[in-house]
Amino acid sequence: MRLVVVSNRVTIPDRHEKAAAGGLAVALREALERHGGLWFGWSGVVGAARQLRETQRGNVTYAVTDLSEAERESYYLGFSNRALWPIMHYRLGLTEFQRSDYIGYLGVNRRFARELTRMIQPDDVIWIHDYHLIPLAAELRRRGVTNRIGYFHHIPWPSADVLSALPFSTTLVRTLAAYDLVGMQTEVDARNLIGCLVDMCGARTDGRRVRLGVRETAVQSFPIGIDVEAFRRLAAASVRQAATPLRATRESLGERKLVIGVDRLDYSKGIVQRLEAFGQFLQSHPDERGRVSLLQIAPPSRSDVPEYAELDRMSDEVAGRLNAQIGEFDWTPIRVVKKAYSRTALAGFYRRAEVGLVTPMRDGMNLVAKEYVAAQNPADPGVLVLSRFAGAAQQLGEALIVNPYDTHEVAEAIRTALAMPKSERIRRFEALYHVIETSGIHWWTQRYLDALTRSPVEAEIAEPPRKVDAPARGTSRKPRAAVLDRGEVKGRPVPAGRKRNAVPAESGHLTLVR
Ligand code: GDG
Repeated sequence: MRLVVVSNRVTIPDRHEKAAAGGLAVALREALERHGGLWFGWSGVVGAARQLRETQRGNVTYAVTDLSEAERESYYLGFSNRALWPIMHYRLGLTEFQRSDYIGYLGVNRRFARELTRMIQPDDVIWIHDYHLIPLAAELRRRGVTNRIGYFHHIPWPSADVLSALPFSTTLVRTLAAYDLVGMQTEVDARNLIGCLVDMCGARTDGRRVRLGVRETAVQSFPIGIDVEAFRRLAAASVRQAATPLRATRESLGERKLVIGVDRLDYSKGIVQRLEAFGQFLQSHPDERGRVSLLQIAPPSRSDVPEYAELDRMSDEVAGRLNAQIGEFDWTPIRVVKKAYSRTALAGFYRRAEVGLVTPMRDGMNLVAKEYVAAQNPADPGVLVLSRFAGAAQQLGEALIVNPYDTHEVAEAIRTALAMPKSERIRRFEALYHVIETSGIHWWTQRYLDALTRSPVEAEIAEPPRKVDAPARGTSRKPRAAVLDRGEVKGRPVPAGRKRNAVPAESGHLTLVR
């Protein structure tokens, strides 16, 4: 069998590049090297030339194509990031639907399918990643591709109630039946997707497999992990290195404690709410002032989307206000750094921080939570404060689980974490470490590919390993219904020069022919 991976973006590794510390890209590359394979997707370049470029690295071929400006606008910024991303994160109020964006999205999926079909061999197993490419398998099937095709959805999947607000969502959901296996991050997401297939498309199910027309699709959760050992080594090494940002942090913080947040600058990550919660913590506990700082690392992301520019402004404003209100001439409570650091630096920051504050409003999994745990010193570990709405909360019950919509609760969890006795920190750390170690990134790729290549694809009932069953004190591990943003799906005005194209009918557009 040869493996074909398809993802929105493809980064071609340098000839002699050494993978620093795991990560999804590295794990997929390793899986490709094991089987020999092809990685196909967008080069990240926007330009007129849209021919395919192939680069060979060992037994792996990287095939990339550029997007035109119009494709980037409609497929990537438009439908993927202004419609699918917010609605999948339960943010109806931020969901902006444009018919022309949807047409562009289908167009890029169709073009990818056309180009991919030419490269596919009979024994290839195809693994497609993420929400940019949901209809890709349906387009491949239309071209007669009968290979085994799997999809993994990296972000949350909402209930039919929420998703059906998106125009054409029924058509889109139906295209998932073209896959043999659909992987979700959590059981909740898998159940939501099955609910959508049944309620919106009339599929039949036994709870794990879904039948729609002539096709049968297995739906299963595969919680993604990290390369724990690689990350642990990186963090341990960062302590020994002389000129690292970690050293400089130590000098600038002195004896002060550190709370850390690391997130792409994205509204799903709850950065502004987190800053407010840290401010509230310092307001309610004046004894802590001057003794602890929050470092929020927030590399910019999708800054062409207006909501992200607004978040950029808001986070500056909130941090500035709180620093002015609470700070002292010799103490800055909050530092927000809007740039990316190396993985080594990141591992060092995690290790230095007494508290890892991971409080997304909604997240598929959240790898930062797992990286924070992996980076801790086992003899004196820090405490993870984790949102119940991160997929990771389903596995990491020994973190302090919080509701990110409840500023007071997050503030009190910071206090609890900072005051936690060492014995309890070690006990929680050991339980968390066991979970991430036994469900790492290699376990994840292997488990997914095993399920995809099994014939016929059989959904497992087995849950991912989990050591501790008791909920964290004073918290519940079961995610409750989210506090929904109850705004309406907004229509954006069409920018000058962009045509409103005719949209295909809701049903029957992407007919699934085997
Ligand atoms: C999506 C889903 C799911 C962050 N800042 C820097 C940096 N990072 C790295 C982190 C982590 C990664 O980026 C972020 O991963 P997350 O999982 O937290 O979030 P998304 O980017 O939204 O990823 C998510 C994931 O897919 C995988 O399935 O878990 O739920 O939304 O690895 O460390 N890396 C470096 N410098 C930075 O400044 N080098």
